[in-house]
Amino acid sequence: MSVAIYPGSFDPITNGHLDIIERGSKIFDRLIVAVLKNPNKKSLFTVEERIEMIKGAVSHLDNVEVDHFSGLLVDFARKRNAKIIIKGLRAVSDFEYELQMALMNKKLYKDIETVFIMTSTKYSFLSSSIVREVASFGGCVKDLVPPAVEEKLREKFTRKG
Ligand code: COD
Repeated sequence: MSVAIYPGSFDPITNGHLDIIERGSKIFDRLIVAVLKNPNKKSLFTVEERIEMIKGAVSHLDNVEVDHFSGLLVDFARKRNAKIIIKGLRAVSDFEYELQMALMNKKLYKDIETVFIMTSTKYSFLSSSIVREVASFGGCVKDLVPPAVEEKLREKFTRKG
């Protein structure tokens, strides 16, 4: 059985992430969306909130589960018996960073392979950070994130403002 991990910060999940998850779930038997829990990085949403939003967005996909990890991704991969890491690529700038990580992950765990899935053109400009910025100034993020995430962003920034 092929088990793949799709790791990320997902702060919050966007339709670009969801597109990669849906396409990845058709290629591999099981796909684990792994949310990084990094106490040193300031995030808008807590890990629990991020997981809840992802679970809601992937509930239609039977072979997808959501988990979290801290520390090295390869240690999590070993623990979950996964030998494939999925990454999304939007631009050459993504590639440079992702290549470095893929090579380091391979050095740390020789059995791991990183598989890159190209972004869909309509999401090629999309990132969690741009969504956070637009939402923070009251801009419309409909069509960029799942409806429940749009709602959560509205709540977050209404409460803050
Ligand atoms: N279209 C396609 N792909 C996209 C889009 C889009 N619109 N938006 C994002 N993606 C892809 C990203 O390229 C990435 O592959 C993935 O989705 C997740 O994106 P983010 O922004 O939520 O997550 P990142 O990039 O912050 O995640 C970084 C990791 C958590 C994967 C990384 O820091 C990590 O593995 N950390 C663990 C520590 C470790 O093992 N370090 C050593 C590695 S060398």
